[in-house]
Amino acid sequence: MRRFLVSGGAGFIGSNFVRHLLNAHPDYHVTVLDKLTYAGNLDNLLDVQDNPRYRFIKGDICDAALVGAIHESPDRPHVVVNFAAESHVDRSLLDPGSFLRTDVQGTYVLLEAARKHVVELFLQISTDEVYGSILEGSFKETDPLNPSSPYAASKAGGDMLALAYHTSFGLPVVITRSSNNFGPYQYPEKFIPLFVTNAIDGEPLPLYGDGLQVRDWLYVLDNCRAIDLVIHQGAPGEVYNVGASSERVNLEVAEGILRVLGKPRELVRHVTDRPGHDRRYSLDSAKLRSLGWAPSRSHEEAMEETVRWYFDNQWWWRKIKSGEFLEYYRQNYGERLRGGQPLG
Ligand code: NAD
Ligand code: TDX
Repeated sequence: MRRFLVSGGAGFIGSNFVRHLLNAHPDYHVTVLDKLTYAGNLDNLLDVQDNPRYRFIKGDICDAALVGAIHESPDRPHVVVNFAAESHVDRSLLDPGSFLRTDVQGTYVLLEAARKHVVELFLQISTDEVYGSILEGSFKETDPLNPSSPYAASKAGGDMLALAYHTSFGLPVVITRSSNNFGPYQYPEKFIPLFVTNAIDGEPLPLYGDGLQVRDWLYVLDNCRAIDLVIHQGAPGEVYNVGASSERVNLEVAEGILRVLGKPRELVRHVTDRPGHDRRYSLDSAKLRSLGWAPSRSHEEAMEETVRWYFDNQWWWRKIKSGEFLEYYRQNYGERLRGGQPLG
């Protein structure tokens, strides 16, 4: 039995990864440690909650005593996979402090405990945003970090610390930096689930600026397969980019969603841009591909599957789009939507 500690496992990518790990490896045991912030949701893990190889602990990765106790328990982990983070760029513009706390300090607490208790592997889940924007070509793992938002800067801090723990203490750290994920169970503050769920309800789709920014879209289940591969074949101290080379302009993605749902283009509203908005992300994932990874389906297939999932699982997101979500929505979009322009 190989035991995993998956921090942030009740969030979007973490919960998909926990499901993947339990299904793909019948001899693996998973402990999820999650604070259940606004983005953490046990509904994401309903189908594994009775699995005897899974347990859930509600707690904060910044809580050194709790993290230490997990490492000292009989179920202590061989492998730590850290998904826990404040993860939304727009929220990092409203409240940078919570990002520094979880994404930097929390990563430090996990690293320190892993060093003290000697783990086989520490996998830090990172992002293409640490490289910043690139207008031509694609970032390699060796390129310098140039983060734009407090979110990206905090993630870059976590990465640097993780690599320093490898260099200074020999901790077997591996980092994956993936591009924008999409798929089931993504909190509807992010671009694709926000636009899909708004479109289902006939609400406006708030497109930032000219909508010509480019993101390199990655289906979440393909990211889970990449993380699995890196756990088994990645080399300590190495960074692996994870991108599907599926670059799309935001406006094109919005129009695709409306097409699948049979909704009018007029729902798109051009609204005030995000400050410091990165124009384009692009990853060179040759290093990962050389280990044998490739996306499992085309971008269009994965998008259709995703849109259908949100259409079929309204029980999941209707609960979320109330309370805290509405408060955030008013704060981030209220003014923007009052001044928004319909698509020309
Ligand atoms: P998410 O916001 O959906 O989930 C984050 C999870 O972490 C939530 O369950 C939340 O409750 C938990 N969490 C937050 N603070 C915590 C704390 N202090 N202690 C314990 N748990 C805490 O995020 P996501 O989209 O699933 O992203 C997961 C990871 O992948 C993050 O590290 C993010 O930076 C990275 N990433 C995300 C994307 C993407 O497109 N979503 C792309 C690249 C990298
Ligand atoms: O309402 C919106 N309107 C809009 O035009 C939102 C929420 C987004 N956008 C644009 C901004 C981006 O160009 O869509 C694009 C995608 O936005 P997000 O979903 O917020 O993602 P992004 O800022 O690219 O960051 C994401 O990818 C990297 C994740 O949120 C991060 O966690 C990950 O690290």
